[in-house]
Amino acid sequence: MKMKSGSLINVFGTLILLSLPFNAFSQNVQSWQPSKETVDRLSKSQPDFNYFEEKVPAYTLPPLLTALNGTIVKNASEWEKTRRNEILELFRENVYGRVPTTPYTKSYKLVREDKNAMDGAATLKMVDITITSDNKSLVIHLTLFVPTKANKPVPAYLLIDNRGPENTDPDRKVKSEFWPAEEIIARGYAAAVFSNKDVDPDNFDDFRNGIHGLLDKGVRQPNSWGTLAAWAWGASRCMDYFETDKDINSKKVAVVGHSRGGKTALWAGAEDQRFAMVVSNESGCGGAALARRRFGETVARINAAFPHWFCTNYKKWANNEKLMPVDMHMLLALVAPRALYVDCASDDLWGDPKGSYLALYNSLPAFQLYDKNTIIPEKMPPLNRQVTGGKVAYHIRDGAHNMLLKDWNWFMDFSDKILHP
Ligand code: GTR
Repeated sequence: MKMKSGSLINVFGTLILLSLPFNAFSQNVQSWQPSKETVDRLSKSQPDFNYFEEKVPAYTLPPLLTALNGTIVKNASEWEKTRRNEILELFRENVYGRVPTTPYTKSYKLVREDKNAMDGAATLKMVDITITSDNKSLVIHLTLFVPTKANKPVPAYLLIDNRGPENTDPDRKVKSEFWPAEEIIARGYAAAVFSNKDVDPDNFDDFRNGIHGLLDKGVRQPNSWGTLAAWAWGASRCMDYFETDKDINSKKVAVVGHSRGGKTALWAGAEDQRFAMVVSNESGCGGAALARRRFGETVARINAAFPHWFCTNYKKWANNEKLMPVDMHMLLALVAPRALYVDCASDDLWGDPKGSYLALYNSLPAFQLYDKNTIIPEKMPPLNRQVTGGKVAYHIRDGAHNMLLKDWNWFMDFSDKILHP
């Protein structure tokens, strides 16, 4: 095919633009918009939910930096001393619930080790984390690959797996983009995973089983922890283990989750500041998406479909988001000044990609208390283009609700600068 020199310049120009991060060039580039076909299809198949931007109700977000006594937080130390804790308490009380104070003990057992895993690229360690309380025990099975060629403790990615063992095969006979352990290892990170179901079952069992069965005492309260908080607690127990493993740099651990796991990763990062980075992949309602937009899944629907995920108080905000004392920009702000990655998928309007971007954008003032250069544009980036600003990053990938190698590569491009410089 013959090409005019003008079109060759266009091709090279486009290639150069595609290789630049979004904030490096003009904001005039077309922001992502949902396709008309997707909006039509979803609004026909789920007529009780809104998929039209023009039907998003007018809303005002609760102020991020105004403390409950009316004072405005002006610096990082005021944020840490007062406002951060107020917001954390609001989320414990109104959304995810409080972890009980029941005493427990924990122990770690290396149940399998293979120094020649992944054809010699990694050491496999399978560690049982046993939690015991009142003569009852629960085991979290942690699978961990550590790069063989590392000569010092390495940063790690911890995945909260909300799917199944077919994604996390320790023998690597079955491979899945959902947890691309080989690629994570190749980039110099340890790859760790545990199954959320080890910590708490993902069904409504009246909180009889899992860690609830072990640690809950007395009558359940409106602010007692739900299952997402239990899974987040499980991620922290893996972090406890990392602190004992000399192969891992526990100051550089990213916690990652997809969908319900993404909601969990955000709450894990809020409750446990030992996590250096949080990745919330398509976490949607009850995760990164602003509740007040009522776009796609709503608080009413998530409470009806998953009554075990949140604390009972969260039900108060069903069809009543306006009065909720928090919105999700405040949850994202709890990650500051650590690194935060939010991402979405273009067909996953149920999870409100725009509402998730706006939550990230509205969380920036907390990050800016630490670093004024934490800036991302107000407009969403185009499809498949990462936007970064200081410690925050976002992308919207083309396609369906999932977590793919493409997403992981963007996470690692970002974390290379922060966890693994
Ligand atoms: C959906 C739920 C979402 C999301 C998703 C998932 O059914 O409505 O909030 O969490 O499940 O976890 O895959």
